[in-house]
Amino acid sequence: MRLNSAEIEKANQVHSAAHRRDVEVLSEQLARRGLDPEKLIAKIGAFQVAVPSWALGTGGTRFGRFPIGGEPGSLDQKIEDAGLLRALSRQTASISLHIPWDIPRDAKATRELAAGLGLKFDAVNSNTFQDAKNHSNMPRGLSYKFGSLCHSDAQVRRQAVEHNLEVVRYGVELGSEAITVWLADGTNYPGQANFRRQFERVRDSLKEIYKALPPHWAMFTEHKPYEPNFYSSVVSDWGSSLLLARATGERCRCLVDLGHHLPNTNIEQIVSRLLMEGRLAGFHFNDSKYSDDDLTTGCIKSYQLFLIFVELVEFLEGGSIKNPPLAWMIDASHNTKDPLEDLVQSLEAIALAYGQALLLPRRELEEAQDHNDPAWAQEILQNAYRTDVRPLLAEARLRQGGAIYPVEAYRRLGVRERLVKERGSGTVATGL
Ligand code: AFD
Ligand code: MN
Ligand code: MN
Repeated sequence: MRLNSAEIEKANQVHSAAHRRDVEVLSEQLARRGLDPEKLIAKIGAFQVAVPSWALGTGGTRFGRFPIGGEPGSLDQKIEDAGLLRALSRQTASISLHIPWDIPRDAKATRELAAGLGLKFDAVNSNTFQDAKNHSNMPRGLSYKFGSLCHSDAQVRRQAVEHNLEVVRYGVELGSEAITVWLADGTNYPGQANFRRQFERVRDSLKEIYKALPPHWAMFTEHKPYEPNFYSSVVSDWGSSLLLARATGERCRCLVDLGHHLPNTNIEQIVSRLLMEGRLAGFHFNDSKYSDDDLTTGCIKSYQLFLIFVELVEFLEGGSIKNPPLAWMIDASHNTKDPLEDLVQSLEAIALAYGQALLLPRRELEEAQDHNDPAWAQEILQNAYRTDVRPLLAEARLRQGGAIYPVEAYRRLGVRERLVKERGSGTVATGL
């Protein structure tokens, strides 16, 4: 199904008068601080975040998987859902596919479908974390029980390399320009494998994949310290990721998934370091209380998200940092919420943190830092963080034809009910 502009306009009518007033009041406040609301609206409106194809259906909880109804049962339907998100939010212009969950059987048709909805294809993701043994898509059928690119057996590594190359081929057909490699490789017990040799094997395998990339393509390495039943993972932290990126090549960079850190890790500092080295690839946005919970972005640590954007804005606003453009993506899982509503909430949280970080009087902050004035530095940060810029977000959406209040519009327009009617209540999306 598709949402047309007349429907969205109708849903907007209810909020229109109050929204106007909110924008006026906020604009006046911002002008007093020397900020130009028009510039902020333009920047917020231009900020686009990719949607992962695997997040459009429900994931599972310990109690099982509870499909929401009307879930996308095919790649085409996933693209349609991303189109719905785009129509409402105007904050997402691309979709990130996962192979083999989303193999495009007819790339031309898939591209056309996406283009018609205003969507492009973001980084493609390979999958060597589900065992290849009985996978029809893995011709050699060798097991990843003891890892993929790190495996002691050269044939298993070969299979994993070939899979990644196949993912690149699909990505080329769709117009993607990067591959994200996340590995579940590691050990379950101390002594099981040699840390150094495992790491060297991953490094050499990544180099092989990198060598085969089209010249304009980038490779993103995604680190993660743990998996259930793990003692160690090979690409455990940003340091390992950076070592791999450096060894692999200039266009290999480090992706930061917000859930892939040990508790209390200072993620904003990692972001600063990677930017400084020109090796930050981008983000997988989500949130977590304890580990890789893949919850809605900003639902728990929203101040951390703001602080991350404080670092990012320094780069985005054209300072002296030299880093290639960043890839922005959500990587969340929806177990008890409607995935589309949840994604809309994540998009809002990301734009909010960005908008708040844009409010910072940077020179004043630097002055406070240079004068060792932590109290004033905190005033500056808090003044930005505690400003509710949601009217600017709504205005940015509205100007592009989106919804003033996307979740409410989604419900008012009965999107899920219409999807259930169209697709049935038993469909299940591919993914975890
Ligand atoms: C898993 C990983 C990681 C990765 C995603 C897609 O934890 O976040 O990005 O799969 O490959 O959830
Ligand atoms: Mn991720
Ligand atoms: Mn994850």
